[in-house]
Amino acid sequence: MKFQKLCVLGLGYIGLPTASTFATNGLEVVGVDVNEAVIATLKSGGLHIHEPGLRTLVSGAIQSGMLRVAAQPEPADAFIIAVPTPFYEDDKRADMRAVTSAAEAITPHLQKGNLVILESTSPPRTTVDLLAPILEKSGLKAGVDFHLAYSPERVLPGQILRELIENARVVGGITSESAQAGYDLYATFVRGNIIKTNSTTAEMVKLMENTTRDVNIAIANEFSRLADRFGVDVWEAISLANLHPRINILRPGPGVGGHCISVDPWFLVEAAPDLTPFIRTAREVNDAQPQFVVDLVKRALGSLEGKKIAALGLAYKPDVDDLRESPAVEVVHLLQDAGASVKAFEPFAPNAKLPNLTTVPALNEALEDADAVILLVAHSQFKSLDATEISEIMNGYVAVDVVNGWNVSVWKNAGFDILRLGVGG
Ligand code: SAJ
Repeated sequence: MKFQKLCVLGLGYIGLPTASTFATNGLEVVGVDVNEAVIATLKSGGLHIHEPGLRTLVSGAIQSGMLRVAAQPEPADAFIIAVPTPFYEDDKRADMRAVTSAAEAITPHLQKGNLVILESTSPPRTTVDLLAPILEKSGLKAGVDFHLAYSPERVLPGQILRELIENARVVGGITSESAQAGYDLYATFVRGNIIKTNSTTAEMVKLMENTTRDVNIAIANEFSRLADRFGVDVWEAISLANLHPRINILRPGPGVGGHCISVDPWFLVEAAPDLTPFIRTAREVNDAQPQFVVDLVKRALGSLEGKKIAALGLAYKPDVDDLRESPAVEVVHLLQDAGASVKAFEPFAPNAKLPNLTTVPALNEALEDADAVILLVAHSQFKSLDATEISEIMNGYVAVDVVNGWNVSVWKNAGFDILRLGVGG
């Protein structure tokens, strides 16, 4: 199938790179977002998200005339839905409202022979049970009059532009013709393998990938607790276990954040609670890790009441600016609940404003007068900090390293009492 015009609904971390990449590969693309501020920013040459290389890609696509942004979809050969699918905080059910309204916005423009692809991470059977019925309100039949497919994005924040092109891509059609149509569309720029399957399999593939990562991190976090109890250095133990050719234990840390790994396993738990005790437990282990970190800080300081703490890093993982669902933020909140006064410094978002949290725009401001410094995110620039310089600014000499980012002997030589996550003594 040949495509000339494409509508991409949702111009976030996935939709905007996808729309721009199609545009720079010869398709006429209309990027659609319901957020007026996003449209205004893009129209004025700005960018509302941070991703290496994205600014150049987007401005090139817009200047070439192949990418336009708009508040509403319009008739096209193909539509890609790349909107957020968060969960409801209270019962962890998938919040599918954005997918539903994106589909409703496409329906009036749908024509015979079109292709619609959902990329948003979704519970199993969403494409057939939720999406198809909405699109069929157009009077056209899914799989007969128009093609319908699910294709998960699998790109890593920080590496999106490269991975979008190079990663293998799974395209699940509700019919084999739909899968083939999806294949043809992504073949415009994807250099990795494009594998055709059915839509529910493709939905499961994505959920299984992120759930596997979550349970693997949960076991690493549980190992950190065991090591702490048994007087073992978990980082050493993991590196030794990983010498085994078929073992690859991940890294313990303050918990699991971001908008994918800490969310997606719930879609499986929600869809089949009776079949998922293990997946649920892994989620709960990771969600409890911030409290484990706070208990460690409490042990280092005796009590948290009235203590001044410098928290280094708020992002959900190293070297990104994304604070969504970040366990580091959760740790800061729990420290404050326990009576500590915390100043947090996040170099990738120095002016971030978060509820009930004091961020400072410079490292020294966080460290001044602090009784303890705690390393929550292994940003490259934190790993190379000079312990002696830091000791001169602070009031106390307690350091807590949650991510194995600091060299213990260097910090000890600088006069610090240093405690690490997962290192019992
Ligand atoms: N983390 C650990 N220990 C580790 C690895 C990660 O505690 O050993 C933590 C991170 O600090 C972070 C969280 O897990 O808080 C998630 O980070 P991540 O790098 O594992 O994943 P994301 O959310 O940035 O991106 C993931 C990727 N999925 C997988 O690696 C299986 C990406 O390919 C997906 O496209 C993305 O989720 C998504 O959109 O689903």
